[in-house]
Amino acid sequence: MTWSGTGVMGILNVTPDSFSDGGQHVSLPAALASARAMREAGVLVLDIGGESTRPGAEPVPAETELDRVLPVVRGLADAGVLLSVDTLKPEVAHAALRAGAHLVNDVGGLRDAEMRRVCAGAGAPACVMHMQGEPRTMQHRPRYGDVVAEVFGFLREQAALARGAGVPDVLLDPGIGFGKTREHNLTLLRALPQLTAGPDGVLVGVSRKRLIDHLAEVPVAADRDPGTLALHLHAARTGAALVRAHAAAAHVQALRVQTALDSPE
Ligand code: HH2
Repeated sequence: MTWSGTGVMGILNVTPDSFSDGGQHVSLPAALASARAMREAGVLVLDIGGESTRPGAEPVPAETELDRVLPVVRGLADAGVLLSVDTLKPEVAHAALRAGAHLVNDVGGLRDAEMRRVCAGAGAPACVMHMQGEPRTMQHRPRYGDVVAEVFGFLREQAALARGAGVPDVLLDPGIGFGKTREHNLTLLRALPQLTAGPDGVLVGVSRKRLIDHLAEVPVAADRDPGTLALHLHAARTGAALVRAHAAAAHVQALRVQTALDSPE
């Protein structure tokens, strides 16, 4: 998979409890309508998730996740847009890839050998994200010695492990908000050029996260799109391949404007 410029990964959470869009796409027609709207807006990838990983979230059984995700993947398999499945479970990734998904977004960073085998077996690229701990407890006093060295080092090691297992391509994601304080998140965002200078594509996802509240006092998640855009435009300028966003159309528009500005005739 080759990337040129920064693409938008539109978020489609088919969950009742995601922190921002929970409950909005629970019915299949609503999910497909949102997906088609994001495709029309120009997203490169749709990221379909059936389990919330917000801080404090409890895991859901695989059957529940499959019941949520598979009808949406099947309904969009011929929609002319890349489909990503956002899951920690190899069995969900496997079934979604068979149903028509193109890539796996694993917030567990492909630490599970079975997840590496599933991606390799399907010839599917994967996103490797860093998370300290697990969603249920990850925001209880996260600690690092050197956050940049630890997070980027982990991503490079997991990428090598994935490629060694036969995963054809990987995207690296620092996992903003996943076991990180405001300072950890800011330090990682400022250090992004170190990650984008490497051979792998980089994915950044800050969409509507609590970091925006910490930086700009925006307590309601749905009000955080302007702050999200500011951070995602920064990620794009540093060379990120993909930004993961709820407000997909606004992102496509802003990135087109930034690209035009940065490309003098
Ligand atoms: N963030 C969330 C979920 N998946 N995947 C990647 N690669 N990077 C991220 O930053 C990321 C992710 C959390 O956001 P969201 O999907 O909006 O909420 P929830 O986990 O509550 O469904």
